[in-house]
Amino acid sequence: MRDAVTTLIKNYDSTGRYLDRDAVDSLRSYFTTGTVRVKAAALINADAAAIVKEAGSALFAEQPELIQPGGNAYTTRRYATCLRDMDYYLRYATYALVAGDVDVLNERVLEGLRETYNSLGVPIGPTVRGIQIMKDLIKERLGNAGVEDTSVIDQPFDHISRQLSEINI
Ligand SMILES: CCC1=C(C)/C(=C/C2=NC(=C\c3[nH]c(/C=C4\NC(=O)[C@H](C)[C@H]4CC)c(C)c3CCC(=O)O)/C(CCC(=O)O)=C2C)NC1=O
Repeated sequence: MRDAVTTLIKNYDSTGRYLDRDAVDSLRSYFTTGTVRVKAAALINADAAAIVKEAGSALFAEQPELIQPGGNAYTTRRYATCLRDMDYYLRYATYALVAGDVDVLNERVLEGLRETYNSLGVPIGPTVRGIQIMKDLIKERLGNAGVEDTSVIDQPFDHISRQLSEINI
């Protein structure tokens, strides 16, 4: 598992270089966005259950067929499993957000996930939509807490979405 700093150092060490201007720029950008990352982590920790629940409700309101007979989230068990998956995405996205690196997502979440989803008929499009709704809810909450630039929140959520989406093409 890597973070922005260890990834960068590993890169430079492998070629025996000092940290040049590119390195310093990327370190600076990581550290200047640090407060927002930590703020987001605190906000998510305080509100994770509500964020998942709210995102789930919004998703099922948009796509009610998911929870109707024949839908993949139909039955209490599958509904609960769907929300559990959303909770996984939120928790691991928070780790990646703080790390400033998507490595933890590749290693712990995305490995083998496509195959599992395909074999169980879990639809990718709606899953990605659920992830995007969570992202928007967090950005909205951060905005309400006075954070002006919330763009740093995008990376982990968009990474999961992109990696998952490749499956269905
Ligand atoms: C931490 C990394 C990790 C992830 C990501 C993970 C996902 C994951 N989701 C699963 C199932 C599932 N995932 C969903 C999710 C959904 N169905 C929908 O229609 C919605 C669009 C969506 C919710 C947004 C459902 C309903 C199942 C159960 C499918 C079934 O058993 O038929 C399964 C199969 C095993 C199980 O039921 O637990 C896995 C492995 N497991 C992990 O360990």
